Amino acid sequence: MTWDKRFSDFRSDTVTRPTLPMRRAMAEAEVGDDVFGEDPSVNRLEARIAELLGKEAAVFVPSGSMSNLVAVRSLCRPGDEMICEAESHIFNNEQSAYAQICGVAARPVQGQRGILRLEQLMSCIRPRGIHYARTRLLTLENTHNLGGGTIQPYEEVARICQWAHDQGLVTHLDGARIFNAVVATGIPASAWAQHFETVNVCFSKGLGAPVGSALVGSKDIIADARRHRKALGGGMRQAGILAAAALYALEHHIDRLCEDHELARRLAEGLASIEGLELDPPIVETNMVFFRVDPRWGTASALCTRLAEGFGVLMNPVGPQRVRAVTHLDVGPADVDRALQALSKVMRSQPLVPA
Ligand code: TLP
Repeated sequence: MTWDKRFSDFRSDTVTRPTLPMRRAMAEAEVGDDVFGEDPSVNRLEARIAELLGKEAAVFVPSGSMSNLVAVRSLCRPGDEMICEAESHIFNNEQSAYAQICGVAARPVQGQRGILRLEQLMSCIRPRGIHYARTRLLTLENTHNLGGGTIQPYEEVARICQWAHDQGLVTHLDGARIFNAVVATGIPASAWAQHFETVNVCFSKGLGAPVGSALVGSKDIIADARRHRKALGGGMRQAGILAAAALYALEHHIDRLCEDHELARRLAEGLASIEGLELDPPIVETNMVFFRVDPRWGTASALCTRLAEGFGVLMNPVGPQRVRAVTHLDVGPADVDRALQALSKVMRSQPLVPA
């Protein structure tokens, strides 16, 4: 590998660079014009991801954000309302594109570590009437990013989606990291997906591909999503080069996600014993480690700056006192050791005084 090891980069699992065998698969990819439906590699990828998720069809899109957006666009009309978790990516991190572009309102509900319970949702459906938005869509996120890389409890997902469907709603899963949940629980992707009309899957996170996501669902919904992708400028041409990387990732990088989870646990255990740091949430379920910095030491962003400048360890401040560290293909045990040493040195470098 030739990437720059001056840095141990825990900012996100999006930072991975394609491995040599993945690059080879990309170089050798058969391609065609995908807007004409003629790229064999894209067609193979769409068929494969649809099959893995037990759905009829899939459309390859440039990003998870576009995948979520074309899902909302395909499932809702302007004036509809979408129920979502208050810390979810679709609600917080996609510029409210559901509103900007789809004319859809959001009804956020605060979960616990990103996890919603059915009882919280029951009062969220608006009455029918001329005064109200039409409650139309329920979205969940699995694994839940800001919740801590947490896994939605499977039985609760089934209960929530059954209830939503009984109420005449449709459901979308932001499964950017669904394969992390699959590997951690042993529950197949198709079992998770069966409860949703559409699922977004990202290839460019833990799976290690450079670009791309897919939206999966029924033939009709995906045909519609394909039209919306084009309107948003997401119709790509010889995209088989990218699809080949995603196909490679599906074949070679799913099972290894457990290594990322193991490494995240190692990082978390080390962190928990450093004075002034506290895990939040306290249990690491997949590849994300969130922790809080004691305000008597300073802020999360001051800590991340010191880690980067002094030790080449990159982490992300995600709140005044909260930091996120993510494990992935391009970090190994030596990076975790380096991060723990750096953290303990930085934390010891100044006393915990009242802020
Ligand atoms: N998440 C990124 C940042 O945008 C925060 C990250 O580093 O984790 N759904 C979920 C759950 C995500 O975490 C992300 C990206 C997306 C959707 C959007 O994917 P992209 O970045 O491909 O648009």
